[in-house]
Amino acid sequence: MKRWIAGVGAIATVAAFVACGGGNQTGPTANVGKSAPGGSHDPSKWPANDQSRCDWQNKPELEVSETAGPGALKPNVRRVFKVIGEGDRRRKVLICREIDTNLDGIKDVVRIFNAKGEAIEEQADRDFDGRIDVWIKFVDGRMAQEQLDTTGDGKPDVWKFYVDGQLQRIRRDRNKDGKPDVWEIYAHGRLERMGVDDDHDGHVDRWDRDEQLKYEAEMAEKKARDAMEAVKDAGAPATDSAEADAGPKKPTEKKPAAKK
Ligand SMILES: [Ca+2]
Ligand SMILES: [Ca+2]
Ligand SMILES: [Ca+2]
Repeated sequence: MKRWIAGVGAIATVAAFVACGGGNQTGPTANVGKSAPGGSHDPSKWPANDQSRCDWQNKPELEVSETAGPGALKPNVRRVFKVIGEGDRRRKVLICREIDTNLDGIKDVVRIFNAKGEAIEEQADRDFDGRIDVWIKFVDGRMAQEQLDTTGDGKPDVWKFYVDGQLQRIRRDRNKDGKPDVWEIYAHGRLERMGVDDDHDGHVDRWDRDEQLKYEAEMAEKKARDAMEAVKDAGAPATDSAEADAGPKKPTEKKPAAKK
C-alpha cells in the first residue's frame, strides 16, 4: 500500500502546515523573516497601504479601531464596528477584523462577523507572499469549510468539510486541473477511507481503507467477544491451572479429565 502511505504523508504535511499557520492565532514567530511584497519588518518602513480587506474606507458611519497586538510596536490589528439598532437597543457590533500577524505592515488575516458576533468568513495569506491562500466559511460560528491553495496559484486545491467542528471530508486536486481527484472520508477526526481518481475523469478508480483502523475495529470486536466468553466461563468449575495457583498439590489429587 505504498500510495496509501504517501497519501497519509501528504495529510500530515498539510496538517502541520495548517497547525503552524493557525489563522488569526498565528503569532509573529510563524514564518519569521517572510514578508509580503511592499511589506517590511522594520515598523518605521511599514507601507501606508496595508492591503486592508475590511470594507471600511469612505464609510464614515463605521467605527474603526487600530490596536497593537503582542509584540507589535505599531498597531497591527484593525477592528471595524457598525452601529445597529435604535434608542436603548442601539449597540456597536464588530463586523470585520484584520491582523498583520507577521508584523510586516501588510494585513494577512481577515475575518468577517455577523450581527450576532459570529464569524462568517475568513481569508488568510499564511505564507505571507501577498496572496490569499486560505478561505474559511463558518456556520453558526464554527468552521464548516476550509479551502487551501497549497500550490501558490491563487486557487484552492484542497477542500475540507467539517460538521459540528469535526473534519468529515477532504477533497484534493493533485494534478492542478482545478477538480478534485482524491476524496478522503474521516471518522472521529481520523482518515477512514480514501478514494483516488487516477485517470482524472472525475470518477473514483479505487477506494483505500485505513488498515490500522480496520485492525483496531477487529481487535475491539475480539476483545468484546473474549469478555463475553469470560462472563460465560465465570460459572464453570475452576481449571487445573487455577487450582495449582491456589496452592501446592500432589499430582495424584489432580482431577481426571472430564468424561464425555
Ligand atoms: Ca503581514
Ligand atoms: Ca499566500
Ligand atoms: Ca484534479
